[in-house]
Amino acid sequence: MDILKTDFIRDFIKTTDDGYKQGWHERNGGNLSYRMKESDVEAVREHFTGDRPWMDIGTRVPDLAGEYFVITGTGKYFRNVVLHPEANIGIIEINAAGDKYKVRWGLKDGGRPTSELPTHLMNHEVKKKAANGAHRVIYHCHPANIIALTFVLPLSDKVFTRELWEMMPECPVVFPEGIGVVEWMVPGSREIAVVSSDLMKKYNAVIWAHHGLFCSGEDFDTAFGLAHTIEKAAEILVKVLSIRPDKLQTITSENLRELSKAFRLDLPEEFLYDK
Ligand code: 2HA
Ligand code: ZN
Repeated sequence: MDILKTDFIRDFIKTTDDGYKQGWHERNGGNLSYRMKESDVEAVREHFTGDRPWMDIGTRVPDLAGEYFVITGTGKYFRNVVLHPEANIGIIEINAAGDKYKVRWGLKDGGRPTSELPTHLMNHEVKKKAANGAHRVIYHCHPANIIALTFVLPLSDKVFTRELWEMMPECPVVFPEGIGVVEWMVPGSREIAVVSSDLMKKYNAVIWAHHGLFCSGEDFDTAFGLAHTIEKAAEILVKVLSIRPDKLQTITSENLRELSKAFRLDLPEEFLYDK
């Protein structure tokens, strides 16, 4: 089967293009990964190469041993994925010990997976367990409004969750578990991967201060839609704070409790504090 005609590769490419068009992927910014189903692997196995060497992941993900991922390449531009998929994305296999990967397709001419490979794989490992294997997509982008807010709001899960929830009722419906925040750390490091994946046990979205956003989802639509919802709320909040720093009225904790009941959201009490 033509690998570029499979649904999972088409959806992968569409997501990179959608993100680029949102303005979230300047130059080589952002990265995307998809944990393949067995049926995906079997559908395209005939195109796999055995020529590429095993390389260190930079961390250990034993629960992902033997799994295959579609992933964007380091230094590659989201803008170019739709134009030259084989040069800008690839399929990697994880070894039995969970500490090495091998490129099996794509990433032509010696390309390598994203510099954020440790965070992607550690997030996948957490989500595979937490969501009973349902989550398959991890998406990292650089949306301007959410990044801007990390300069003016306290870097706490409680503050970001509550401020974004207040911007539109869609927010508590789309991310009722809240949103995690990581203070500034060196990108690409094992340390930021450890902190982020720990937050992914509780949340589906994690903000990296002064850098960007990571989202997890069952499929491309839910992961991308989560980022889109969060960035829309952040844009509204930036506008509100720019017009006047003190809101005249808002969605209150009481309103959120009503919403929680009506939509059976089970919103955690920790985010329903009085302000
Ligand atoms: O350049 O977004 O976090 C890719 C990135 C690194
Ligand atoms: Zn980034």
